[in-house]
Amino acid sequence: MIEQLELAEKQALAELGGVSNLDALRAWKSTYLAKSGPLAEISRGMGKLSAEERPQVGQRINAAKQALQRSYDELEQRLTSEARVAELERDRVDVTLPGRPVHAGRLHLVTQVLRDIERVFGTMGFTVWESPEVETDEYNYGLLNFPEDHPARDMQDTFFVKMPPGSPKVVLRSHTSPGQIRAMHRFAPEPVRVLLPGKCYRSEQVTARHEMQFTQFEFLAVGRNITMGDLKGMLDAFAKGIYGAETEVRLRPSYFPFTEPSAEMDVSCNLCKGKGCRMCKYTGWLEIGGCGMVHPVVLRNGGYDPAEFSGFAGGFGPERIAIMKYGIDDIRWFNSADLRFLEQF
Ligand code: FA5
Repeated sequence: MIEQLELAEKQALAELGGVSNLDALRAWKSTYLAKSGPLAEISRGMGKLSAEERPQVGQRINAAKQALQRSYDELEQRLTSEARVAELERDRVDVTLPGRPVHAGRLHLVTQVLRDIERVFGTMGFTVWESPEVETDEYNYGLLNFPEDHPARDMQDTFFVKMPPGSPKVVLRSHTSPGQIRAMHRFAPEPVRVLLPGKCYRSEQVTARHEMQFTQFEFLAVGRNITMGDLKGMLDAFAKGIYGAETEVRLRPSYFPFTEPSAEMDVSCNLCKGKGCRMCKYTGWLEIGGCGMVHPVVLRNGGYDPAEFSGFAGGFGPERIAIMKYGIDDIRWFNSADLRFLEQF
């Protein structure tokens, strides 16, 4: 029996010597250390032994079992750690390979120009305010003194929102000027100084200088003793702050229903420094927006007594300001989503 045992142990160890992976090791275990394995088989024959032989053989069997289990444990530990090392080796990340560049975004040119404008107006005490892009006809036109059938409405034709019968007319605002009324309603009868930037819409023939959706910023100052001289001085500081200290400003008479007197503001062309070039159509001047003294009717609609209060207002296009500042040839580039254009700024 002992011989049988030694043979089985020898065979098991010899086979274990040839095991080189965990699958084979597990197969070995289920052959030699299982209940149906050769050692268990030999144990079962112990019943036939005499009482003296039994403990001796029993000890020998246990020693053989322990020896096989130890060899198994050692090999299992070694193979597991080898498998782990091989796996790490396989999954190794080559940190020396060049990475993929992160594509950094940037602010849209209109946002950059608006921030510049907000900074300059901020130094003159203007607070940035927002007002709705979807407006009632009353705020977009009526309260701004546009008579019902005046041709000035045609020049600012826009998109009408379909509303249930009997509702007030609703439009996509054609300019930021309705924000004037909203700011006056909020602050009257206190003096007010606000800047209102935002998107505007017009039913427009799209050209190199006109879009259906564009941006404007409105400025409004209402107080006591505000004059056209204050408007001109403020515009002068604004133009110098945006285009540089040598920039000049001129006002040309114009017409808006909501200002009286009204003017178009021109700045000296910053490309040719006023000498005349293609950009300024050889006049030396570039127009950037309309302005004027707030009409008494509008002051009253806003909640101010025009006998006591006066004010100035204006509405300019930041796209036009950027076009002039950077020599851009077409306004359609702004909403083109073309990175070749956007990444230049
Ligand atoms: C107005 O919109 C007046 N609300 C401005 C104003 C405000 C006058 C307060 C007096 C007091 P106008 O239609 O001229 O005015 O537009 C002003 C500026 O908006 C233009 O000079 C231009 O820079 C820009 N703008 C107007 N229409 C378009 C368009 N279709 N595409 C791009 N920019 C435009």
